[in-house]
Amino acid sequence: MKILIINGPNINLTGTRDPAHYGSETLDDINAQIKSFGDESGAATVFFQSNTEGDIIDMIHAARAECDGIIINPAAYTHYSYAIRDAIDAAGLPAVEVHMSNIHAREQFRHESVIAPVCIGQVCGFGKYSYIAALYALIRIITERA
Ligand code: CA2
Repeated sequence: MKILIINGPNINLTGTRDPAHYGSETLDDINAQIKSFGDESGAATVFFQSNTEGDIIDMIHAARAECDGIIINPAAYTHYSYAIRDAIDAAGLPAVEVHMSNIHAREQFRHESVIAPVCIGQVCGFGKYSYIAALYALIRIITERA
């Protein structure tokens, strides 16, 4: 089983500022912990971060042929990117939307996700553990569907 983990714009800055929302570890630190959990659980993990909407869409298209599922933190694109939403919908892979912060406890504009309706679920508010929880659930769901 292979799971693609996508992070959107500015998440490469994680660990450099705003620890109250995003923790103090770097994205590389977090990805290493996600990879360990995947290895222990029998899932290979592939990581991609981009600050560019089109590159994220291209990666979702490529995943159709290469991956069994997607975990995506679309960052600010969560709230307005119909293009990423359409790409996930078209890919036809099980996808989980993830946020480190609790988007429902923040500014009003973060409360809406245009991506969540094409995902099987959303995990938010658990910092780096949002990714781990999403990976746990996605592995179980893919395994049960097989
Ligand atoms: O909570 C999340 O994971 C978010 O997806 C993070 C996005 C935000 O736009 C979403 O509403 C919620 C922002 C990512 C910015 O990451 C930074 C990390 C450290 C310092 C500055 C930005």
